[in-house]
Parts: sequence; C-alpha cells; structure tokens
Amino acid sequence: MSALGFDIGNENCVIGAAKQRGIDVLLNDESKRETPTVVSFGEKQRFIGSAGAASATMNPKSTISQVKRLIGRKFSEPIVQDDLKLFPFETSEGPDGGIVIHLNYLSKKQTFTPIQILAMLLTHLKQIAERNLETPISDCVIGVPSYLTDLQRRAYLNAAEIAGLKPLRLMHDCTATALGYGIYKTEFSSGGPANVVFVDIGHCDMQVAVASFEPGHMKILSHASDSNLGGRDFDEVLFRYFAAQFKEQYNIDVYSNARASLRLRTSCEKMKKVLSANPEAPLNIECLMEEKDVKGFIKREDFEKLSSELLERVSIPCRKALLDSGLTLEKIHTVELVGSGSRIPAIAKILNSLFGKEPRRTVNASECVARGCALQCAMLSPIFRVREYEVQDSFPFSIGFTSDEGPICTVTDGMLFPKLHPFPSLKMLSLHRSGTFHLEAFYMNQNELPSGVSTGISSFAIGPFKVPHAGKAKIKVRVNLSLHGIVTIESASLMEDSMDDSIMNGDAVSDKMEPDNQESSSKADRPAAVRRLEITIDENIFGGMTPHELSQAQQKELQLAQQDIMMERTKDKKNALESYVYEARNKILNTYRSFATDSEREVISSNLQQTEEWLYEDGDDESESVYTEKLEDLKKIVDPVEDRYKEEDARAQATRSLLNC
Ligand code: ATP
Ligand code: K
Ligand code: MG
Repeated sequence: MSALGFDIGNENCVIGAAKQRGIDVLLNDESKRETPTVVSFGEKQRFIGSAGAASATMNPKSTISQVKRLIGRKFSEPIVQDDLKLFPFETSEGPDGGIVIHLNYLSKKQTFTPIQILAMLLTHLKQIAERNLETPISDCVIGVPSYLTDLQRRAYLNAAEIAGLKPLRLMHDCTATALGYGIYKTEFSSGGPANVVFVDIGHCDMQVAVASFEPGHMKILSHASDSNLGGRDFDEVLFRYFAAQFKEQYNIDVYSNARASLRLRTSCEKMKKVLSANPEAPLNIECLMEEKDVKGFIKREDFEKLSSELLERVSIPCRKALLDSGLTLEKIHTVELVGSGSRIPAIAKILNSLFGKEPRRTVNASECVARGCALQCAMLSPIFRVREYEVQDSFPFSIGFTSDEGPICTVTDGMLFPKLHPFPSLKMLSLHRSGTFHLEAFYMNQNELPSGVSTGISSFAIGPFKVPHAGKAKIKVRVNLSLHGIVTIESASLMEDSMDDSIMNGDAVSDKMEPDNQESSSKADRPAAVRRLEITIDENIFGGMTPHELSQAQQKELQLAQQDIMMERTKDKKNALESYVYEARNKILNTYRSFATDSEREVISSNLQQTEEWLYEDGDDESESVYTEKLEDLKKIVDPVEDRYKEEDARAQATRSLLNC
C-alpha cells in the first residue's frame, strides 16, 4: 500500500509519495522529477510524458499538450476558443457541448475527449509510481486549481476512474502547499495564528490563498485566482514581439507556419528563463522558415515593459485574497511564492510592493503541490501514521439551491453555502411538499467564477412519496459539499411525524444532523417519534460522463494500452534480434571458432549478415512474431556450435574440479 500525491500542471506533472520518513518525489523514466504533461500519438503507439514531449515537434498535430485548459470546459467558451487557436491539434464541439479532439492514429481518424487524455496521463504517472514503489497503486490525492467548477471536478474523478485510481480527495493546489508548509513548523506554536499568503504562478494560471496556522491546525481563510494568467502568457509577449520583428526584418510570417510558431514559442520560453537570471538574452534559431536563420535580442527591462499589463494583473487576485481573508496587511506574517512561473524577478517585485514585504521562497516551488497531496493522502489512509493535524479548506464560490417553488430558504435567496464556507460540509433542508419535486444546485455569483463558465451545477428530482394527510409531507434533504468540492444530495427522507404540523410551509436550512435549529422549538420533533422513509433521488448533472460512456472509455483505454504494450514488446524483440546478431558474430569469430566447421561458419556468417541487412531495410518495421521467428531461425544454426562449446566447457570444468580435490 502506498499514498500518492499528483500535481497535474498545465506543463509539468509531479508525483509525491509518502514514505516512512517523509515525502519523496518520484523519478520518471528519464530520472527527472517533473514529467511533461504531453500525450503524443505516434504512428503505432502513444508516447506519454517525457517521450511525448520528445516527439512534439515531429508530430505537432497529434501531440496533445495543455489538456488542463480543456478538462470539463465547453467548446464555445471564449477563453477555450482563444486557447484552441494556439493549439496545433484539431478539435470540435461534442454532443454535450464539450471538446472533442480529432487525430489520425493507427491509420484511422479517431476522437478523444480531454478527460480521456487526462486519464492517459494519470495512467502513465501511475505506472511510473508502480515501477518506483514496486506495488500496485490506487489511493491518491490529486491537486486541482481552486477555481474548478463542479463539472470540472467530476471530470478529474472520471479520468482517475478510467486510469484505475482512487482519489481520496481532490485538493486545492494552495491548500496542499499550505499543508506541507505548516504541518512540521514549530515556529507557529505561540503568539496567536500566523497568517501566510501563498502565491502559486504556474504555466497557465495563478492561484492565491491566505492560510492561518495554529498548532495542530490550519485553516484556509480565502482563495482567489486568475485562471488565465501564467508563465505561458509571458512567453507570448516575447513571441509576439519577435514575430513582428521577424516579419519586418526577414519578411517571414511565423503565424502562417505551425512548426515555425512552435519553435519560436519554445525559444521564447527559454529566453524568458534566461532573463530571470540575466539582464539580457539572445535568440538564435536556425532555419526557422523559408530557410532563413533568425537572430534577436532583448533586455530584461524591455521585456518587463512589454509585460507591464500582465504584471499589473498579478496583483489583482492577491488583493482579492487579502480582502476576503478579512486581514489587514500587518496581520500577514509571510508571503510565500511558489510555482515555476513565479521565477520572473518582476513578479517578486510587484508582490513586495503590494504586501510590503519581500516574498519568500522557502517552499520547493515545483514540488510543493505534489508533496502536500501525498501528505494528505497519507493522513487519509488508515495505513500511515501522520501527526494529528487538522486541515480546514474553504470553498471559493457561493452555492445556492432553488426548487420548483423558488429559492430554498428565501431569507438567503437560496444560498446554501456562502462563499468561503468551510468544506466538506453537510446541510439539512427541511421542506414541505405535496408530491415529487425538483431541486437545482447552482453557483450564485457569476463574478466569482472564471469568465464564461456556466453557473448551473445539477438538478435533482425527488419523489415520488406518499403524502400522509391531504396536506404536505415533511421532507428532509441532506446536501453535501464533499471533500472534492462537489455538490451532491446524499439522501431525502419523508418524515412521518404526525405531531409536527407547526411549520407547514416554511423551508429551512440547518448545518447539523440532529434536531434542526429552526424547528427545535417543536418538542415533538424527537427521533423516537419520527419514522424516516427514504425517497428516490434522480440526479441530473449538467454535462459530464454517463456510466456507459465511462465504461466505454475504460475499454478504449485498455485497448490503447494493449497496443502500446504490443509495440513495446515488438521493440524488445527487435532489439533482442539485433543484439543476437552482434553477439553471435563476435562469438563465432572468437570463443566458438574452433567448434564450428568452415562451412558452418560460412553459413552462420552469411545468415547473420543477411539478417542485419534485413533489419535495416524490409525488417525495420515488422511484427513481434516475425522478429521472434527470425531469432529462432538463427538460433537453429548457431545452437549446434554453441552446444559443442558448452559440452567442452563443462568437461573442462569437471576435469579441473577433479584435479583440485
Ligand atoms: P499550472 O500550475 O499553470 O497548471 P504547471 O504546474 O505545469 O502549470 P509550473 O511547472 O509551476 O507550471 O511552471 C511552469 C512555468 O514556469 C512555465 O511557464 C515556465 O516557462 C516557467 N518557468 C520555469 N522556470 C522559469 C524561470 N527560471 N524563469 C521564468 N519562468 C520560468
Ligand atoms: K507542476
Ligand atoms: Mg502548477
């Protein structure tokens, strides 16, 4: 058994694993701590992670990156459209309004959803972990941005299910970082709560959270984010600048050439990194397009000027988070800067002037989310013993409920979970209805959500049920905002409670399970006097995968995985044949030489020669069985010689041991 944490970034994934002595970051096939978030469909197999990144420039149209931008999103969202314009792969609108990715694979047109691509990545990360830990993996905690909607959260769970993983929690990225930061800190043990601002700037987004630490306890006071501001936007500033410059200087339009665009973007990202450590950076790309070599140059201060608008935007979520936390600047103990996108020096400068203190980088900027998630997984798993530590997160959006009769609880306009409500959280609705009714969950404030995102969550049909007398039945509905940040109705029960006809029409909301607040005056409302009858709930999630689609996706993933395994085996067999040819040739010339007749040697040599030539020509791309057969054919003629050699060798050994005793 193991406890894993996954950080699925837009550019990089990191795997954390709980060990006896703390959290380790696992190394991938290339011994790297970060794995590119890339799935590339080669001619006959998929390449995922590092291997996928390696084939991206060769194969841009069938290489899917930045899938985080597409998970659980609608094709028609303006921000999605902006992203899709930049991506080299082909997409269209799915029947549910989602995104469908089109590509050619195994000589036919195929389609995949972003959830399927995410599942491929998770499968890959799971395999890396299984190889590292030498044990099957299922329990994990997955880091997610705090700005995800219900539908997007469900999409992560769907992807995990396809990959055969069991997420014990979807955890907000900054909450994970805060947990890893606070749990072993002893300096926060006296003098009231210590408030820390975490600012995470990644590849495509930035997130801010204010956390309050006390001994044995951590509480998230606020979350804020810009789902559309990250390191890649700074690359784009350089890209546009040089694209315009090259148009003038070399008369080339990189926008018209997908590969040239990709190469220039890659160079601009490198350039940006150089500028983080140096006052200026050069740009050189050979044969960018139309056989032209291009050169460029920029100073850090000019880059900062070009990026001034982006830099301004960095302060917006920071201000919001501070405001929502209810704290004044003096109450902020520390500002911690994480995420690799935050390495641009101008960002630290902005934060410094905003918070009046130098932001610190004591947390591992690229690994903190995965580490925090692994720690949380260990805490949730019964097998690990972790120090007692309470993590209280808060939900960034307000959630309301309406029914056919208008908002639930008119006092709050249907608000069930106000913004920044602690979660997981259970609410009890007490309703009075005369027959099957509907409830609908929704985000109450469009302004709290990333722009263009729908406020609808899901609807529920509750019923049928028997109404005791002519009037209305009293129904108790348990609403759960789960550990994943997903809204569900856990149960609806008919309360057969003849004594209670005190409040026949008023709907009420309460936090606790036991006698509910609003009706506690009613002495008759005691468990003994009440019979509960469960009522059927028919849940309709707005979008998302049906169980049937999920099982189809699972089967498809199995097929694809089998194809990959087959191709890997084929490669192994081909390699085995190749090395056999070299080994046998070497032996026939040396160790086996005196055990073969001249004609045997000749036959073997010419067969080896033929096989070698075949491997480079017709046999370059053959099936597993063909390579196996070839190897067996070779062995048939080499084995007799080898047997003679072995016999002689054994005899010599026997003689030697006889002489020794
Ligand atoms: P996200 O959190 O947005 O999903 P991610 O977690 O994959 O994405 P990170 O790995 O935290 O993102 O950061 C990647 C970004 O950091 C890239 O835009 C990269 O260019 C940028 N970056 C990495 N090193 C530096 C550096 N030295 N200077 C400036 N930017 C850097
Ligand atoms: K990351
Ligand atoms: Mg990140």
